[in-house]
Amino acid sequence: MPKELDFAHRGVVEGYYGPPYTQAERLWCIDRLGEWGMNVYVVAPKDDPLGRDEWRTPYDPDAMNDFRELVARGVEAGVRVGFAISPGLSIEYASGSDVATLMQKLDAFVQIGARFLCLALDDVSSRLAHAADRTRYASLAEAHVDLATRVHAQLPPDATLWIVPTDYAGTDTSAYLQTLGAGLPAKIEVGWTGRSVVSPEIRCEEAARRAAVLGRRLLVWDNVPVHDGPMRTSLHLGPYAGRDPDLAEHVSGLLLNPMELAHASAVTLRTAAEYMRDPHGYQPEAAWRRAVYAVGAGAGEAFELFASAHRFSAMAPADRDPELESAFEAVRADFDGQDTEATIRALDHMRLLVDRRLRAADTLRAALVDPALVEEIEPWLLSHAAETAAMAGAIELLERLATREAGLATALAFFRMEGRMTRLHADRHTSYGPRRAVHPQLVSLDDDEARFGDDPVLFLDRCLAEEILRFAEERALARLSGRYGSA
Ligand code: LTM
Repeated sequence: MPKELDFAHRGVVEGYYGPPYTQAERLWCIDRLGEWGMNVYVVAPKDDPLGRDEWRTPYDPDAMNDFRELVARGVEAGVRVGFAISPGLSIEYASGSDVATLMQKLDAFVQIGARFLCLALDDVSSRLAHAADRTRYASLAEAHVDLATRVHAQLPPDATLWIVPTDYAGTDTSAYLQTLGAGLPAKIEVGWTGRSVVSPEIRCEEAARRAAVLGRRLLVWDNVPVHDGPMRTSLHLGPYAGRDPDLAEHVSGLLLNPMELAHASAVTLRTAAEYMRDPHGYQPEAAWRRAVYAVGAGAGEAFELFASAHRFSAMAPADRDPELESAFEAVRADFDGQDTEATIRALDHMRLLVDRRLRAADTLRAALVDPALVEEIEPWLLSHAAETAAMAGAIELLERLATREAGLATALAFFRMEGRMTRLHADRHTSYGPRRAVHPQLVSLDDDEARFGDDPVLFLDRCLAEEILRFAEERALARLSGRYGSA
């Protein structure tokens, strides 16, 4: 039997919109990747001006010294540290001076030992902007093939060049992709984010279609667990999931785009490392528990409860704390029936779960071994504590309604619950699922063809805590206005 193909490239592309990681965070990530058996870290932050808007300006000696330190740490950790330049917003491909400037910028990385370079040509217009380019090239794709071929020829033979094309998402072919497939030297790696920008799944047949057009295995830029732009209010702490085990047939590797929160991203990244090590044996839930207890060292149980409330993402859009959700389902199923005892039992169970969650935020602040993690998740510790307290109020109210308590006691419980609602964090960070979230599910990045595919884009009212509160509110209003049961 032929040996199964491996993922050659396994790691991270720091490629989100938002504050780039600090030097300390990058060193921390490189060490972790090495520990988990990953082998690539690409520095590609969208909001580093010298990487994108001001790509012509060289990095100063201090910045280059920092980059040199990253490369050296990567060598110790078994991680190839790479660098991206994104000239696409302004480069004139036909200009000798622009191309020479780009070569110098990349050569500076080669000089400090980097052997992984990336031309990130994503999130730019699919049209040629300069008249000289329109004269010289028939299309943007031709210009990209020419540029990449020249850059590749200049790099040392042991260097990897990764192009993130302008058309980087979806499964349909395009003239742009066909030109790239036919023209790019075979050794150049080409990026793809899956069937959409943030792909809930990556299936073999999807990868096979794109790989066939490009004539090579793809190096996936996986937008997981990134939470930039309109996803920023959600913390993505779920396991890596939905990637087919046989992907390596069509994919040379996967580089995950993390959240701007380096330490919190470790939950998903660590599980992805397990997937890439053994895609056929990979068990997301078991890997997730291991990751949660490792990342949440010092307060593993509390971190598991907290992380359970922050698994909602494009990969898991129904996941809002499954244990609590099924306890609520039992309450909802029993509540309007005749069996008061069953309702009370279901409420008791739900109260137990909510009480455990009530203590999680304080325990995490006091006991997590990693202070950087506490700092990163603080906005969600606030929202988790506030949402949980509001749910405790809802349960108290539901208990009074279920036992047909007197009207005034019920009304007071109702006001207490509503009072807790007013303490919800105003900046809209969410726990237990979002109130509003948008996922950028484009399946084409062409100026004229850009459109959403079948993966859901807009999520409204997905917060489990809010749902529980509404349930309690409706029943309290009905009861107190005399339309529900009797006192
Ligand atoms: O995905 C790619 C190739 N580019 C950008 C990323 O920089 C950004 O972080 C993600 C998620 O919003 N979307 C993109 O389109």
